[in-house]
Amino acid sequence: MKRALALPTLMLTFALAVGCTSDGGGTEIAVTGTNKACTPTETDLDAGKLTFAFTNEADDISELYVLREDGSVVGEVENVTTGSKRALDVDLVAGSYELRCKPGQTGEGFSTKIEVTGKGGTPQKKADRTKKFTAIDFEYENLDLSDVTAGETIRFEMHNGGTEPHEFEVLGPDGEAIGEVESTKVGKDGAATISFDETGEYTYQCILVDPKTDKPHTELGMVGTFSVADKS
Ligand SMILES: [Cu+2]
Repeated sequence: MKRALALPTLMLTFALAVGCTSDGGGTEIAVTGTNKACTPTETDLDAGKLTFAFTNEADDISELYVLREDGSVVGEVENVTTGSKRALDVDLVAGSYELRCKPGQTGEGFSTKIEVTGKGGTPQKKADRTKKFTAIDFEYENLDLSDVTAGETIRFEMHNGGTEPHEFEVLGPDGEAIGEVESTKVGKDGAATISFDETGEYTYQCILVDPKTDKPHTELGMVGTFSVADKS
């Protein structure tokens, strides 16, 4: 994705995030992303806090996802430049998951399955309510985020009523992604359950690139901010 203007700020955020992982993270597993593979050093892991230390060895900027079996996103790090390293902290309960590296940050990317066993981990919070909306070219229809309060967990159900794939990514007040409805094909539905743990200014966006103009959808209108306040 091409958020060129925001890059210095993002890089600073990343540097800080990497520095923090030593105290917040868990068992570290190295993951190497190349032009055609996404390879962890281990695929059988113990439930609980895990830190995937992602090194991007692809020729293009990349991202790493941890996905559940149903395709929903547990966590992601993005904008990992060639040759650099980022840490992705997750807290997994037993189950099957997928690590997905996406060089170029578009398309299907490359995946490796991982199996998590044991009793640890924190299950995903149950959604307090659901918001349904439609993505079109290039906006989100019927998406009202004005009433989101801190402490809530919301399930987002997105229908793609446009003519290109769309996604719905939410960034927290620190600019880090906290969840996303992954790239969803034309006419299809996607969903994500996202927790809003803190107050502040959040961002939502679709960073897919429009093939006609070569512009990210953010530049064509698929971006916005919303405030999350304490429940009154
Ligand atoms: Cu879009």
